[in-house]
Amino acid sequence: GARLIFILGDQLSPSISSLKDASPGRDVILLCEVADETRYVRHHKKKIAFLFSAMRHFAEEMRQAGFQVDYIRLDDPANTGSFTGELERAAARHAVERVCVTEPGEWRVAEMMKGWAARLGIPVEIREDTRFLCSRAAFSAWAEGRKQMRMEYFYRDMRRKSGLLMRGDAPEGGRWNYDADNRKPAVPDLFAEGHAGFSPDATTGRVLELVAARFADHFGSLEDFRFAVTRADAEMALDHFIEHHLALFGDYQDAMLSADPFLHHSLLSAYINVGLLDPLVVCRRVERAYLEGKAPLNCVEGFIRQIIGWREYVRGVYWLKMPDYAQANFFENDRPLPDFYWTAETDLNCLKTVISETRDNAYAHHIQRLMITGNFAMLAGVRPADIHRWYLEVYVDAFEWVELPNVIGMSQFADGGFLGSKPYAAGGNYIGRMSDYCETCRYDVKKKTGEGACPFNALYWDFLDRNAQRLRGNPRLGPVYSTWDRMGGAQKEDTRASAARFLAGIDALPRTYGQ
Ligand code: FAD
Ligand code: DLZ
Ligand code: SF4
Repeated sequence: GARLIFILGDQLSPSISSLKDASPGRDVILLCEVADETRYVRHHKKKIAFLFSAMRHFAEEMRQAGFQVDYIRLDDPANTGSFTGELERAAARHAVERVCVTEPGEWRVAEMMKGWAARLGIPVEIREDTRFLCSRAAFSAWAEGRKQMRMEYFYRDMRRKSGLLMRGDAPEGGRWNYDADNRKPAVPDLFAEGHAGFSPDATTGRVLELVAARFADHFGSLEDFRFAVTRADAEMALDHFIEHHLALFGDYQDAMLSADPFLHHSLLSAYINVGLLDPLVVCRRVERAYLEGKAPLNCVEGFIRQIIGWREYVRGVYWLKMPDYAQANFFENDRPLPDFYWTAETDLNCLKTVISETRDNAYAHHIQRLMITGNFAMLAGVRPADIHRWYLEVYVDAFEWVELPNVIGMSQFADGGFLGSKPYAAGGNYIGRMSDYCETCRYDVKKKTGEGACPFNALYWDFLDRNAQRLRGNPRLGPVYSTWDRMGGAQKEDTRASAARFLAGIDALPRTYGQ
């Protein structure tokens, strides 16, 4: 009998499992823009525009393929504002016998789906999301009995499973991981090739107007919208990345430059996450570039590891640990998120730069997220739930299954070391080495305490001191605690006082946004 195939906003792939045996003459495809999804956190304006435009283009693509597509716009007067409400209305409109949907990316929506069959009175088939190499069940089996999990071993399994960069049973080049060759600081290069950008078409133009009118109070700028919103354009972005950036991806993966928010990163995460690009197809294309001699192994291996390693791994951890994971707070932090995360009004130049770029582009690259905004929040003792919500709101690629483990586990160490082995904490030294932010900052990155000293320096030691009971036992932190122990009493007191003064200053700032 006829089926209603419900496609969520991050399921925009013709090969999605819910469409697998779909029949254009018989089945109806439903997509809906709903207020609940735009408001459960107040997403960046560009993120909403990207999603709506990509959804509208996908609907058109499916119509071209012969399907009957029912598309509900946000401003449709009858729109109930929720997935459940829209599914119910559509099921009544189309006299279908059953509903078919692919499992959602978020726990919140999975809970919602559990009630659908009873509510509608017809069968609701929820299919596995086969866009991932490792199913939720396979990950649970792998994780079974492990107290701590390490990405590296999981990644090797995914290499074997996919056959990517494998010579029989051995890794290409003889090593699994070439990270030791990566991580160089960058220098500004006026002649570097830019990234692919796409001018808004008429559909995107209408969406931009809708978002400007409806979401004026959300964070972020709508200016200069350049995202791909179709599969064809996303593929062009992939080609452009492989052609112009892949060969330098690894070398400068951890570098940060004021003049260049993107460096040699791919900017493909949002396209992969919503289904415009298939992660395995992306990896095979990148592997081919290596086999054709267009990019070195350290770059290609590093890139593929991010996708079949980290991306799959964090998804596994998310489903293994939800819903409790969202509440994790290992350090028992209680500081609200400082207001400058919303306004970019701070004289710490590194934070100001990354937050301004985030506001303008709905994007920051990995090391900016991890070592600037993430590191600062952890050192300052910000509530993990606050900083989690911020990341979920501000990045175009943010969906909870990938955002939450990266924030709670990798960046805040709020899970106490389940996902990663040590906190990514760093003082100004690291930021000074990997970026040019300090060169134009009003603080002195070399100065440890007192007037004009880089606040990251005292915060770093104060964080370790404050959490000594929780962290001292960590073997990877042994050398750092030895350094702290060797400092004289006066120097320790100076450090604590500097950090306290700085934190009192943040606490005194007014809070105007995002409460
Ligand atoms: P590139 O540097 O070009 O990397 C290539 C691809 O690898 C990315 O497109 C992405 O698909 C994948 N990838 C790389 N690192 C990770 C990772 N740690 N986890 C999962 N996939 C990864 N990524 C998201 O997709 N959504 C998020 O909401 C998100 N939140 C993050 C929050 C924090 C605090 C941190 C530290 C990282 C977060 N990441 C998130 C991971 C990573 O920062 C982004 O995937 C990356 O910056 C996207 O830019 P890119 O496409 O240019 O990546
Ligand atoms: C993020 C988002 C937003 C802002 N709006 C919609 C929407 O209107 N309709 C829709 O189908 N999906 C939207 N999404 C993506 C969903 O939140 C996402 O599919 C779920 O969180 C599951 O990952
Ligand atoms: Fe950031 Fe400190 Fe460098 Fe200023 S000096 S940019 S605050 S690390």
